Amino acid sequence: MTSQDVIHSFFVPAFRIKQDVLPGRYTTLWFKATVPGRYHLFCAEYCGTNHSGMGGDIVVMEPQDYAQWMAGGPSAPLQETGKQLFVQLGCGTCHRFDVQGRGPNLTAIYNKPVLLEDGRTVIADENYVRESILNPTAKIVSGFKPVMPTFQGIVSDEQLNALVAYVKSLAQPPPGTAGLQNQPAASPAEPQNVQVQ
Ligand SMILES: [Cu+2]
Repeated sequence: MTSQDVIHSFFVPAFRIKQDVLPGRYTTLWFKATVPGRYHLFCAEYCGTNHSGMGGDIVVMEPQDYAQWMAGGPSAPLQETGKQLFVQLGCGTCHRFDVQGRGPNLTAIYNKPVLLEDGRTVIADENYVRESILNPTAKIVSGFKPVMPTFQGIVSDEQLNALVAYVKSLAQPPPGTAGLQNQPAASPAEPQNVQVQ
């Protein structure tokens, strides 16, 4: 989760979970909903004039209901928007996928350790990718020059999210491979599909 303006707080009383949502940073929260239904979510941090109207519902569905809802016409996934932006902004000129370009190849870097010019190693998580787009010289990857311009003020927060989602999607293993091994076995009796409105 991230915020485009001020600090909000994502609060789902029925699930007993609450987490601050901050501008300029990603925070995460997880839950496992076990009973189908509609659960109201609130912003629990006074954030401005429309604070009281800031809310929504989490709809927990049975798998077959979820499949039906999904079939109703999904909008373009965030990573698809990010891919289009990646092309539009010319990111691929330096971040090439075929040969080594002036910037690092972004395939499968997400959530992996990256060696920096100063000898440090960092994990290429969401916050790192975000920072690298807004402030590219903050952490220079070993073997590369600080030639990338900043995209601060050029991409909106929404576009930034899309670009981060695209970089994340490049790290996903092909379907049916090792990526899902660590997930707990799902019980078919329980609803596992959740839609946030
Ligand atoms: Cu709020």
